[in-house]
Amino acid sequence: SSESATPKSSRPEIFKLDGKEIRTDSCWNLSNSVLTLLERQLLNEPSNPLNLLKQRIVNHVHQTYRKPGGRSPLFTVCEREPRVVTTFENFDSLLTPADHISRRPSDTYYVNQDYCLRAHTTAHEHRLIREGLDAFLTVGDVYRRDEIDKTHYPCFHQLEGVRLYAADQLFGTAGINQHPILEKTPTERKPHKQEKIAEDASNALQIQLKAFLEDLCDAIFGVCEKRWVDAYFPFTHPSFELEIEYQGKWLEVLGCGVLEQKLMEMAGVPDKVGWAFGLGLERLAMVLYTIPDIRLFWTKDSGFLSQFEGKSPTDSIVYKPISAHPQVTFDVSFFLPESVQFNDMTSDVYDTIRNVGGELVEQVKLMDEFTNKKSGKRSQMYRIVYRSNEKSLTKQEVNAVHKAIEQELVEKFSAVIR
Ligand code: FA5
Ligand code: MG
Repeated sequence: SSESATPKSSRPEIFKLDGKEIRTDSCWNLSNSVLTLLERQLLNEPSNPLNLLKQRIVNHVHQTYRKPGGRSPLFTVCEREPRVVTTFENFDSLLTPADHISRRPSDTYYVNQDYCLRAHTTAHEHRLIREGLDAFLTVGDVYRRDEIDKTHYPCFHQLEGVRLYAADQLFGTAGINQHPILEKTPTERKPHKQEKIAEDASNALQIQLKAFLEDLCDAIFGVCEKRWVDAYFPFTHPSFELEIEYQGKWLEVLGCGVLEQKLMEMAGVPDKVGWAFGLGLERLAMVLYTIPDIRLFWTKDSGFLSQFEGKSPTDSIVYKPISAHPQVTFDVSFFLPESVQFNDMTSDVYDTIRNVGGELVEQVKLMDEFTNKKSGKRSQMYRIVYRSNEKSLTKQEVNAVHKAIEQELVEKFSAVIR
């Protein structure tokens, strides 16, 4: 894969991450670039589009699925799980065969022989189920030594959902006798069912799983083109992927399926059955906000970030591509005549700046306002970011536009430029 060309970072003796301290060995293959990605934690940045989307999904799930009585949300949200996990958690607990390609050091980041960076949020399933959770969402950044292109990046974000059912929860108390969820004697495995899960139960799980995910997509996107594709995962059967139409092509956004009963047995809940899904937050955010390239989620360019700043998860946002040319930032500060009301004018000032500056004004923001105690004069300061789609702007070019803006502010608001 592409990252095999990038140098390994020099191996520390002890690797510390998320409260774990792990002694490294010769299996260590983390690159400097992945160490940088681990530090950033996009989901902690309030205005990152991934965070807005995460909140939107969590809000939808919390509102739609409630505990009996309706007083509290059904799904527990787990978003602080340590990102370094054992190979048992990432692979074995999920029945991944010993020779599966995903275990290769060219695919997974190893800290040592027994620890790796989680390659999917599914790595937490065994433990969370064992700890007694029946319905949960796991959210976080995951790491794979994948190719980098418009829809793939070595760090991306997953939102996982798991729901388990005892017999009375799947069919209701009255239904248990007619509809046992487990076979009395295991059958052979079929395309639509496992050996130990009863046919009715397997069908009911698939219906509930697909309804959950279709409903989630409708809630996020309104009506969009989607299709189910048969898939394979070692930890689910049957398994599916959901694809959504994006820029004229089908884009895979999630994997899901009925949890393998062996996994349930290993996690200490042999009497329950369940389903799980894992979706890629970047892929969904790209569709939702029309973001053309997965690498943009990592940019620190304020032309990108400012389009999501201060937005709420339900706001509809259409991302406007940013220019490749550099930004030029100028401030304007002025005193106001006492007759002008502060709050009334800020949006008028924004409009004036945009009208005069036209296409060259990428961002405007009120940075500061105060009243001078002695003179009683009020003052405001705006920061204007200039950028052209066509060329790199010179200071002189920007200065000419900036002067014209100041002139207009003087005429319109009787502002006194400081
Ligand atoms: C998994 O990771 C499974 N753990 C999903 C799952 C969970 C299946 C529970 C069944 C039950 P997969 O490798 O296909 O599956 O990744 C899931 C989603 O993550 C993909 O559909 C895609 O949306 C996203 N994804 C995968 N690789 C990348 C990548 N390199 N960059 C960005 N998004 C990715
Ligand atoms: Mg896949």
